[in-house]
Amino acid sequence: MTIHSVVAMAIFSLGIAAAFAVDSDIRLNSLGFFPGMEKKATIIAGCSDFTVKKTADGKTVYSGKVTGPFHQNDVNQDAWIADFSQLSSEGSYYLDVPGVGRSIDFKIGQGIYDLAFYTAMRGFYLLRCGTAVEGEHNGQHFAHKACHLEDGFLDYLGLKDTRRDGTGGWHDAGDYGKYVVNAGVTVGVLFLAWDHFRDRLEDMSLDIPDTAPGYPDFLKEIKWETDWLLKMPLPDDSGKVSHKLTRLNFSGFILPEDDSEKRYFVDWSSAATADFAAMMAMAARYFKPYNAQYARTCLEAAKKSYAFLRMNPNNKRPNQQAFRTGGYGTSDPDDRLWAAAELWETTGEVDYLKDFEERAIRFDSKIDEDWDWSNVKNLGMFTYLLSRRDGRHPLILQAVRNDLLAIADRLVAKRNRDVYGRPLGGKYYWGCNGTVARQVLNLQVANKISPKTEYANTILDAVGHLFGRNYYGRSYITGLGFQPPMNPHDRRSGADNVKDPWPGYLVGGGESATDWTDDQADYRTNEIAINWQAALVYALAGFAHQPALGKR
Ligand code: 9MR
Ligand code: 9MR
Ligand code: ZN
Repeated sequence: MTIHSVVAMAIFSLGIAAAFAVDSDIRLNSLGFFPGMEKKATIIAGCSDFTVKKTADGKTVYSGKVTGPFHQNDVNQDAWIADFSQLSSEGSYYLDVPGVGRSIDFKIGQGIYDLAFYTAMRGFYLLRCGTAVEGEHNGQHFAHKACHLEDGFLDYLGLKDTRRDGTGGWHDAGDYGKYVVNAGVTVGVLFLAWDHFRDRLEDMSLDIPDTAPGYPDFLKEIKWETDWLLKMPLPDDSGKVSHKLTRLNFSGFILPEDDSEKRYFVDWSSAATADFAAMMAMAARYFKPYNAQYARTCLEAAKKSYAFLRMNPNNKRPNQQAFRTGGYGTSDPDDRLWAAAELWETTGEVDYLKDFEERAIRFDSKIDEDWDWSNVKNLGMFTYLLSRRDGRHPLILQAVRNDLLAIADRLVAKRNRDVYGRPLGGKYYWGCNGTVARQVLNLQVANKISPKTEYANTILDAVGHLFGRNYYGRSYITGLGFQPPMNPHDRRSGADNVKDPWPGYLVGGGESATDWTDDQADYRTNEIAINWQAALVYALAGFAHQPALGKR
């Protein structure tokens, strides 16, 4: 038995996508390739030569020899690599590999990521809570009615049967809860996308309702979340911020408007309070040109929460005993560091800078390779590193820079060793696809301070991995790319009557290299979530243009 047929049988016996054709042995980024950048495919069956042919007429435009075999342990496969980077003419093509077969069609061109970016970012709009939403994709209509209009109750803050407005914001994930800590990394990464790629995003239409007149659509969508966040500080006006607003337990697979069980504010946490301060400081900075009054409100809220934290230096976790929804429990030194960085960047006040630097010194590694909702240190470090303000300590700045470049180089090396170009080595865990996407942020910042072609190509490989150059030969993003997930752990998708799942969402990915299942029940590997989604949006934002009207 060939290695391929063993793998195919293993896949078959797991019950995944039975419809694998022979040519699924050739895996590549199903969104396509940019003309001037690297282009590689991974072939998991023995081969020696390959040609690239035009889809239209089958004419050969490139031929070459594969390299390999390379054995990869985490998937236990031998793989060969076809490198056709030399081919730079725009068009639609496929790979023909004698003895193996032909690949899917793929494009070489400039606009290859446009629809994906649009759909992924509009995905935030489709996660809006407290309002009806609707959108089209692939000729299908996705919609739900206004939901969770009773958010939320204060019983767990000592006020029985008392309601306070906590409507709005985004649903967190496949569940309908709203969690401030996970909003933190999400909003932080989205604001960085705006900061780093503003030129691309400024004029882009997302076809969303005009909930913030005068704002660019990208910021309009973020403001939907910050409007909600401004409702999350506790009623005592202390600056403490509620950790989350959810039911006591997860609902079944129902539409959000049918989810009528009571939802409650949970007590404050110091991590949520710090993340709130950071997000509000960023909001003040980026929203100011569009609404100075709103920016002032955000800045005052940020300052108040930060001042409270300064007086209360201990990590405070909320009591969540009554709740079985997501915990998002985390220690707060990274959150506090991030808040200090954003408040300094927004105000230029030296106290914030001093606080940031005192905190930064205490971290042995200034930058982490592998981070998600529980660790927002990099967000603070990136803001500090890229700031145009004076006064930074040269040694701290140098240490941040060195750590970042060392990590970026390590990511390149990991990607070079991985037959599927995955820049995360053999690390697999709940939500690791989000981290693959988030490597693009690490690499883009590295590329800003020390541009290297291999950083750019590794960025594209991270995206390419998610869109099909992987063990499954499938896209991990609903509604986009080749054979995308059809049964994500997403309550809207499970409850509506539309054939396809709601579009544009990255699923979490396997907890090992080979255990993803496209099964609605598998929340460990097949859920969607805003924190992973923001990383995907960031990853695509650096390459996106407005998609043509007919394509959206
Ligand atoms: O649906 C829930 C999902 O959104 C969470 O990420 C996950 C982990 O907290 O839990 C899921 O809910 C499951 C619950 O924890 C156990 N019973 C089955 C639920 C799935 O419907
Ligand atoms: O993303 C979270 C992951 O890192 C944790 O291991 C997991 C279990 O605590 O929870 C994940 O977050 C889920 C949250 O608790 C509830 N909403 C859905 C989130 C994504 O699965
Ligand atoms: Zn809702």
